[in-house]
Amino acid sequence: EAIEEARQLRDEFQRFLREYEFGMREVETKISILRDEFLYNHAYNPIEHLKSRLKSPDSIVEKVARKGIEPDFDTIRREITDIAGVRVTCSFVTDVYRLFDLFTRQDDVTVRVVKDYIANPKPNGYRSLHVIAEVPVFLSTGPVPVPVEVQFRTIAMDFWASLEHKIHYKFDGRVPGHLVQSLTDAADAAGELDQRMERLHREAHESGHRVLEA
Ligand code: 0O2
Repeated sequence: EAIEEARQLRDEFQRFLREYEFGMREVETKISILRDEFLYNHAYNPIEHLKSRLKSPDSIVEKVARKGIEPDFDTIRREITDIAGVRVTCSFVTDVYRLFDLFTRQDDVTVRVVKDYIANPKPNGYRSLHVIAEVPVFLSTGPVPVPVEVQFRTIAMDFWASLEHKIHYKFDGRVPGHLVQSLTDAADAAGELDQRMERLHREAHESGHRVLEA
């Protein structure tokens, strides 16, 4: 009987996760349509990488314990909003905001929370634009709203975040002071690089126009 109960719980958990996987696919499709349309209209691809991930059962359990919430599906649904994650990496900061606007303005996308760590970087220097967006997934039983965490960032921000993430894990969260400082300096340098690349891109674009007009 205990085995039967465990099986049921496993099936329920798999069904629970599947909704997030579908929500994630909805968002991926929306973003890739925007990318392809942009490519057709402007012969220019604003997205460098598009990556999705579903939180593993282990990290969901770990987060439930860390937040001290009730381990039932309804509470998890309400409290943990990053089970489905999509990361959109762009070349330039203007593309980050442009894609964010085009995505969040869609009729069937409901914005729950926006965290603009580009305008307000975290104390360690972390930059990215986060949104918890709810999208409807149409199941045989009817539509269900699914929250998906979408992170929009530039290549420079992504480069920094992946190194910081590795260092964080390597030291199990207790990163030595001098490394913390170097990381924050590197984040500022990445921010400056983004500004320079953006300027260069704009200048190239403008002189391209002048050449065409001459
Ligand atoms: P993973 O492995 O990417 O899933 P919460 O989500 O409630 O724990 P918070 O602070 O409300 O925390 O969410 P926030 O600030 O929107 O950030 C959540 C995600 O952003 C993280 O997910 C990371 O992906 C990324 N992130 C935030 N801060 C940092 C940072 O300082 N360095 C790096 N490298 N990434 C960061 P997870 O679940 O931590 O990780």
